[in-house]
Amino acid sequence: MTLERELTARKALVAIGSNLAVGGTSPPDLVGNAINRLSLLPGGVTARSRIYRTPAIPENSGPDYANAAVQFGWWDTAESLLALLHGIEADAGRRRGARWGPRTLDLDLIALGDMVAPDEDTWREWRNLPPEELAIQAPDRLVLPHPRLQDRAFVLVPLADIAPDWRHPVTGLSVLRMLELLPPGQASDARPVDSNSLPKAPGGTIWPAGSTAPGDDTWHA
Ligand code: A4P
Ligand code: MG
Repeated sequence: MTLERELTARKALVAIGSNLAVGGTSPPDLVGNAINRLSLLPGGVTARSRIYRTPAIPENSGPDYANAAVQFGWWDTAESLLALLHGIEADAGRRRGARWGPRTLDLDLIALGDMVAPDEDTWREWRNLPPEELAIQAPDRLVLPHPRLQDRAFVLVPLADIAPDWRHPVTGLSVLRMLELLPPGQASDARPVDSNSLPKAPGGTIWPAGSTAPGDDTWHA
């Protein structure tokens, strides 16, 4: 690692999603556990959103999701961070099946500082992919910022809790502006299921173990 890398932490923004329980652990618990894992990093998690309940996108593609977002400093490469995120997903029983199918844990690297990867032209290609292609294609290398972040209330609503003024390095739009540009009604579909916006101590749970939102059974295994 170069001296410059050692000294300069870039701000990582990570979106977390889950809509499949595993071993009696509910989606909001899986999200809370992932936040706790990331809190163990040097420097810890510097901001965490509330956990939201959101309808699955595309419509009727599965149970509701628990979604959240966190921010932390990262000193190493973007690829090494994605590998760490994939390791945490695997530990939560993530199996890559159908594209956009139900998942125990999805950790998307939304942004790393103002990095654009692999380059602006490739980012634009992924960003402008037609919907029918989007449903079947997944990038085989890191694309940053995440090419669909501006389209998704389940990413932007939690992000607005922790980084409302963060600006997209290509479009220049802030998180709040991207939220305003969503089709009417989408942002209000996201409902907070916890009111605690402060980081928890590592190892603590954020949602009572095994619980789901009142009156709902779609999150049971
Ligand atoms: N990859 C490239 N760039 C990135 C990046 N910036 N962050 C690669 C994360 N991964 C990145 O990802 C597919 C491939 O993209 C991987 O090989 C990775 O190295 P994946 O996590 O295996 O698949 P995915 O999650 O199905 O794809 P993607 O593109 O992350 O989909 P989304 O946009 O996350 O959609 N509805 C609600 N309400 N809430 C959700 O959280 N999530 C999805 C998944 C669909 N519907 C949802 C939710
Ligand atoms: Mg993903």
